[in-house]
Formats: sequence, structure tokens, C-alpha cells
Amino acid sequence: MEDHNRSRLRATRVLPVRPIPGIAEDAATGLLGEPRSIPPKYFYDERGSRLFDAICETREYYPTRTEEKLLVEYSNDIMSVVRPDHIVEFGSGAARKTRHLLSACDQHKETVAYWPFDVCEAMLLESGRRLVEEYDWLRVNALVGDYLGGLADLPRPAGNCLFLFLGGTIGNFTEPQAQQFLDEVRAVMVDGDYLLLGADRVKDADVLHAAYNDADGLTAEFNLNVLQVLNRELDADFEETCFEHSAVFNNEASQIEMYLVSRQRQSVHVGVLDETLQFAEGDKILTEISRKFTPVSLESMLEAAGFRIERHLEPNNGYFSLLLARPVGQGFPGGL
Ligand code: AVJ
Repeated sequence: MEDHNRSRLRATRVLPVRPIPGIAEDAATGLLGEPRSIPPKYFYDERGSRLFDAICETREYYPTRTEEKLLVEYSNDIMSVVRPDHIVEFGSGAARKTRHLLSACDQHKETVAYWPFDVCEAMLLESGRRLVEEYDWLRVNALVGDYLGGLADLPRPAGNCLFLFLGGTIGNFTEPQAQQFLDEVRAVMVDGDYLLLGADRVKDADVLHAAYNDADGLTAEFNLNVLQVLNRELDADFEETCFEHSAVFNNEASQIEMYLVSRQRQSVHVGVLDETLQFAEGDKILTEISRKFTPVSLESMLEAAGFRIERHLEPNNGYFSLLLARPVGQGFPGGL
């Protein structure tokens, strides 16, 4: 594998089996579909990424700090079980929480290569630069791409890999998407590899509601920001003031559903699609689902994808789960 400090590998973007849709294709499917929707990955332009970071600092948004506390407490334990040569992280973002795992390597006097995988190239370069400054032994190989587009082209370095999928982002996937993603991760894993998965849990509906309706209105701004992304990328003329943020907990589906709700009758032109969308007052665009799991739903989801759970970490209030799992041996049905 590549050995130089700041080398950057690009994930191949052309996948014959499941081509990665561009924003125009995604928007055509989502905005012209019923119900209207936009994939949540378009939240994360530069402004959106900054707004998300600010959300993580709010009193109401507990997932980030809850997961981080678990990582502070258990990183040493996790790293002494896993002893990876490589850490591959899906949706690495600013890689703030990954530092706890890297610091544990530091303490164990072990070195790893870090392979952050994200859609935002600027973010990858910036966080990679900071990390190699902080950890002088660290090699960073950034992977630019959309991990929902398939993992067939993921480089598979020699040695043990710890795969990270943190933050509860698995909750953005529908059940079949999540199952497919875990199947794909499982397919690239070999004996000795581990997956560390962070997932948000079902809890009091008021706590959930508050986390997606913070008093400072940052989540509302984050949600509405996607209209700016669409205006820019699709030559559209969405008026931010004509839409309203809404986030509700759907108890039956066990998920937060985030919408942009039209405040009035209006039409919006989308240049790139050569379409004019008609909205009645109250018409909604689904911008995100954020599924909330139970310990059982998480464990059965992982087991269905061929994993065995090695650790299931949670805080006393059960607000969040960190699961460390390993692939069930291929030749050993029922486990190793
Ligand atoms: C980054 C997907 C985990 O679902 O809670 C935060 C995104 N949306 N506030 C989540 C988000 C609204 C977040 N994830």
C-alpha cells in the first residue's frame, strides 16, 4: 500500500453495478417523486458542515457528546482488543472523535494508517493535514467518494482493519439501505477485522424532538441550507423564507423525519431539470430520516449482515450505542 504521509487516493467514482448519481439525477428522482425528498448528503457543503458542527455544541443535541464520552472511556479497551494496522472511517467529516482512538494507539506505542472516506474533499484535506501534525507517526490516505455508491472499489490494505461508522449516520439509511451497506462492509472484511458502529437509540420523544428543534434554530438553518445548495448546484430559485423547518418523531417508524414545509402556494423553477415545481401551502420535502434503534434492533441488524457482537457499549441513560463487531467466520456457520 501507499506509504507517503500525505498521499491521497481517490475512490473510483465509476461503478458499473450501482453508478453514483450526481446531484441532478438525485434531485430529479427526489424532487419529482412522491413524497418529495432530497438525500441528506447534500446538507454537507461548507456552510452545512459548519452548521452541523454548531448543532453538536447545542445543549439539546446529545448524540455527539454522548458518543464522544463513550470513546473517551473505551478507546483504550477497544484498541487493545482490535490492534488494527488500518483505521478506515466512513463519513469521517472533521474526524474529531477519531482522535480518541488515535491517542489510544499513541499510548500503546502502536502506529496505524488512517483512511478517512468522505464526500467532502476540502474537509478531508484539512482534517488530514491537522492529524499528521498531531500524530507524527500517522499516515493518512483520504478516500473521496460516496460510500453509498458501493464499496467494491475500496482499497483493501494488507493487515487488520478497524472500520468506523460513527455518529449515528447509519440512522440516515432506510432499513434496506442499512442492511445493504453492512453487507458490503462485511464483504470486504476478513478475519481479524472489526467494525465499530455508533447508533442513536429510542428514547423519550421530548428528548428526541428537542435534539432536532434546538432553541437557537441551528437545526432549522441547517435544514434550510440545503435549499441554497440546490439553488447553486441546480440553478434553482428556492426562497428560504418561503419554507419552514419541521422535525417530528415518527413513533411507528422509530425515526425522526425532517421536512421543509412550504409556507405558501408557490412555484420553484429548477433550471438544470428544466422543471417548475408547484407547492401548495403545507406541502413537504423530506430532507432526512434519522432512525432510532433498540439494543435488539441493532444487534439483529448486525447479526443479519454476518457480524458477531464483541462489545455493546452504552452510557447509563442508554441514549446511544457503540458496537464493536467482527465478521462471523465464513467457513464456520454459527460463529468461530
Ligand atoms: C449526522 C446523520 C447523525 O441524524 O442526528 C443532526 C444529522 N440532522 N441534526 C443526525 C442531523 C439534524 C445527524 N447525523
